[in-house]
Amino acid sequence: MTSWAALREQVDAGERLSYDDGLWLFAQRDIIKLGQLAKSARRRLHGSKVYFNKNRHINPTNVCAFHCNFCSFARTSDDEEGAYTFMPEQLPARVRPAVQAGVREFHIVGGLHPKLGFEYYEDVIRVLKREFPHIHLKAFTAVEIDFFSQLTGLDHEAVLRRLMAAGLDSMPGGGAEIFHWDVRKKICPEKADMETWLHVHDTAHRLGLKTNCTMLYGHIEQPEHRVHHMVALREQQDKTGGFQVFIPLAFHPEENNLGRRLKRQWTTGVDDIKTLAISRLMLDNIPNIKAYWVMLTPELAQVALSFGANDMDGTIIEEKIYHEAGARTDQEMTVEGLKSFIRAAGYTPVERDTVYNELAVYA
Ligand code: V47
Repeated sequence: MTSWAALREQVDAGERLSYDDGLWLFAQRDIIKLGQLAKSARRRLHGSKVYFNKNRHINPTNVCAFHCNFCSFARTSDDEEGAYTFMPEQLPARVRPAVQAGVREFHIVGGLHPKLGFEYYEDVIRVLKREFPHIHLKAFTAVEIDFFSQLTGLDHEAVLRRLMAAGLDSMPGGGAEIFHWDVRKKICPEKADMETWLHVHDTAHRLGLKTNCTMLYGHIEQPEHRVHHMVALREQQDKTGGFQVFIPLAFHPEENNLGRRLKRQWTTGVDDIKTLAISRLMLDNIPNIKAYWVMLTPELAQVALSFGANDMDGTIIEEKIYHEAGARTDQEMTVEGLKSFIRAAGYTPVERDTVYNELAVYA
C-alpha cells in the first residue's frame, strides 16, 4: 500500500504510477492532497497554459442501429419521434455561419444509421472538405469506424484510408465508455469491444492520424474498472503515441434507460474532480487532460484547471449528446467567455488548433 509521501516522490521523479496506486487514489478522501499532486504533474507539462479552440459540433444523424443504454441522443428508426438525418449537401449551409465567425474545427459524430451505407458518411466528409478546405475535420469515433468496416467488409485500415482520401484529418475519442467487459456487456454490448476500439486507434495512429480518448464514468462501474481503463489507454499510448488528450465523460442520467435504473443519479463535483486529477496522474504519456465545459459546467471546469486539467474544449456552438441527457449548460461559449474563465482561475488562455499547435497566447 502506498502513501501520499511515496506518491509525491514518484510524481516529482516523473515515475509511472501503478494500477494499485490508481486504486489507492480513488479510495482517498483528501481531494486537496490529490489536487496538489495532479497540479504539479500538470504544471510540469504545461506551466500555466490552458488550451481552448474554436470548434463546432456536427451530428449528421441521430438514427442508430445500436441500443447503448446510457444514450439519450439515439433514435432507433427514421420514424421515431425526434429522429433526424441531414443529407451531406444540407450541412454546409447549416455550418457556414460558424465558419464565417472563425471556427477552425468540425467535431463530427453521430448515429450508426442502419440504412444509409458507408458512402453517406464518406460524403459528409467529402462535402464539408470541398466547401471548407481550411477547416480541420475531426470525425467519427472508433465505434463508427468499426461499424463502417462491418458495412463494407473492409478492414479498419482500408476504411480509414477511404475517409482520409475524402478529407478526414483526425478522430475524436468517443465510444470508449468503460472497456472492462463486466461493465461493457451491461451498458453497450453491441459496441466495438476494448480490443476493437484500441485496434482502430492503433491503426489510425500508424496511418499518421492524431486521435483523442475518453472514459464514461459515474454509472455502474467501480474504481477498478476506471483504473483498468486508464491503464489500457496508457499501454496503447506506449505503442503508438497518437492520443493527444484524455477526456473523462461524466454520466448524464436523463432520458436514458441506465439513468432510469440508477434513479437519475448524477456524478458529484468531488467525483468529477477526483477522476480528472487521477487521470492526470495515471496517464503520464498522454499530454493533455480536458475538462469538457459543456458537460461539467464552465464553473466546475474552471476549478478542474487546478486539479490536473489543462484544456477546456472550445466554442462548440451546438451540442446534442449531453443536452438530450439532461445537461443545463449553454450550447455555446464565446472566445471571450473561455478566456475570462481561464484567466479568473489564474491561468493563461492559449488558443490551439485541433492537433495542439498554439495559435495565440493571451498572456
Ligand atoms: O461516446 C453518450 C458519451 C460520447 C452519454 O474527442 C454520454 O475531443 C454521459 O466522445 N452521459 C461522445 N456521456 C462525446 C465525446 C467527446 C466529447 C467532447 C470532446 C471529444 C473529443 C469527445 O459521449 C460517447 C459517450 O461516451 N455519452 N451518452 C450520457 N448520457
